[in-house]
Amino acid sequence: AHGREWWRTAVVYQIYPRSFADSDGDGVGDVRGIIGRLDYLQQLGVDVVWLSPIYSSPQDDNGYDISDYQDIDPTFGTLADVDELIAGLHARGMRLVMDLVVNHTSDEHPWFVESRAGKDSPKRDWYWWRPPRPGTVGGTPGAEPTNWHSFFSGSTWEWDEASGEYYLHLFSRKQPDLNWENPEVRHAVYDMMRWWVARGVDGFRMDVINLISKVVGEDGSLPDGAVDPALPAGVRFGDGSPHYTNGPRLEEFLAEMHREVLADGGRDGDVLLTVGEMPGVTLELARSVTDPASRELDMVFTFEHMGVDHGERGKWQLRPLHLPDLKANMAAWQEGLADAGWNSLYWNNHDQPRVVSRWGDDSAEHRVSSAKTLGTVLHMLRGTPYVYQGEELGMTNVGWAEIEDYRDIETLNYYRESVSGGASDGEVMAGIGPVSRDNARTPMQWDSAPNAGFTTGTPWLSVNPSYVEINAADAVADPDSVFHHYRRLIELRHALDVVVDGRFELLLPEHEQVFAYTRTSDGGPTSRGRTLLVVANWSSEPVAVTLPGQARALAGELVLTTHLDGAPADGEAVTLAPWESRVYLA
Ligand code: ISL
Repeated sequence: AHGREWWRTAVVYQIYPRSFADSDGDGVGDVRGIIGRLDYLQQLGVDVVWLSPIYSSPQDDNGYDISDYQDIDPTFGTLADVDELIAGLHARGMRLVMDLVVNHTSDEHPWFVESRAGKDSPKRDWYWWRPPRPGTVGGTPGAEPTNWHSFFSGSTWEWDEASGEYYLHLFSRKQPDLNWENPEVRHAVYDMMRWWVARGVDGFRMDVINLISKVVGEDGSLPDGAVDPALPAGVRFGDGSPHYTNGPRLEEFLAEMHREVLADGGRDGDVLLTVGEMPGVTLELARSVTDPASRELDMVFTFEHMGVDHGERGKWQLRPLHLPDLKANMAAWQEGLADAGWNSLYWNNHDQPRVVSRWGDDSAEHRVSSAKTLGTVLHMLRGTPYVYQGEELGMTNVGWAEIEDYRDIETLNYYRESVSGGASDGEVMAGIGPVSRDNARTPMQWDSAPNAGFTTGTPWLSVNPSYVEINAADAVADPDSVFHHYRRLIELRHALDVVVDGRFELLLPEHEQVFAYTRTSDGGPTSRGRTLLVVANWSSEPVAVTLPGQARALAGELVLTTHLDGAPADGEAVTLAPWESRVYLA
């Protein structure tokens, strides 16, 4: 599928290299490990691989802290390995999308080292340096230039004793924010991107790209945020997010990046795939950014549907899902980006818990069916689906009860901040278990050999003991597995125009167990109009349901089902087993 906007028919597979496949026994996955698994990806049928960062990095945030954008961390391999990976993917008709992390660098990046050298450094203004709050002593609590709370706990400001100023870091103190107001910064980023395009990459996933434009006053001031009463007792930071999310110059910067880097395309002038990760993006902004007429990005990752089960204290307090909330949100984005713009579709990534544990049923009885049904509901929507490594096996949360088992900086910092604020270990761990990012980061489960066949050494993060039951070798050998269901879903997208283009309509919005929708194409001069009907039992109880007006679709061809022994539909009525889902084509 070469040619214009090939990404509209594509399915993307995300690899978290550290946890995918270890070729040299050091316990950390690497590029050569990925090269050894390309046939597996080809068998699944995905079109694109998105690699989480493999660049030189102190690994404070597993590579999202980059110290050299144009080299590979020795932990993962060499540039020559990456060239071989690109060639291996292209030879199999697949493409490579790299992670672009340019809201911040590592504090060990030469740009920051130079910036930090002193107030007169030519790169001082490449980052956000500010003096202590007036009337305070720098480095003491409360002297920070603003009261903003970091994504990774604590203040967003780190004191630099030598120069008597603070620098801004929305994430860890080892991830200082770049100052995109400075055109030198932007052009350094564009140069680096062009270098990767010339090397043969096919696109970019842009880390927290909607945080690059900060709201800054004429005098250079940054405002305080409102204090969030839901924070753990003892923590008194404000919410700075309105001052750095979806900022005033975001679209200007994205359009400039498009002109400077993306407009000419990549290999053989083929268009590139761009997807911007945007926590806090609104539907309205997403429509503007992804409208092809804007010439900014192809699609964004929204976080709205990932927030429908968050409690008062946000992600650390997950609640049971209320299905109508999720359906309403998905429908709003399907409809909102129908005429202009494009959706990305995802349930999982390296920051989210495993969806089969979160919204499915990971018991032995229902794990396979629920994993398949969650996949069906997502993949038949309009947009570009993303599969996160192991999702195609129905991998589950590990949910360790002891903080010692975790490695993720967000989890560890949250634990420390909460416990020092007076919360008990039990209370904090009850929040962490179901949602920690490490649930997604346990090693890929290849087979039932020790350490799941991920490594011959000691894995950097323990494997999930479930690998004996859940692994790729068994799944590939079993035609009824989650793997083969995902393979068929991907095949359907490639085979049917209606999956790519059809108009979306949600059915039964208030139903608490059933997720049902249609996709309709009007048909052109050479093809007849078609309706695709998806009906899914999103629960562990059987359900009987009537779908008004859907008798014709229900009499159509059953192109995919989770249960080969399902009861045939009767007019508009259909009865579904627990986690049974069906796709009809009429
Ligand atoms: O994990 C999260 C979702 O609850 C967020 O706090 C997350 O950090 C945010 O979505 C941004 O994520 C991206 O940038 C981070 C990096 O740690 C994440 O892995 C990355 O996906 C900083 O680069």
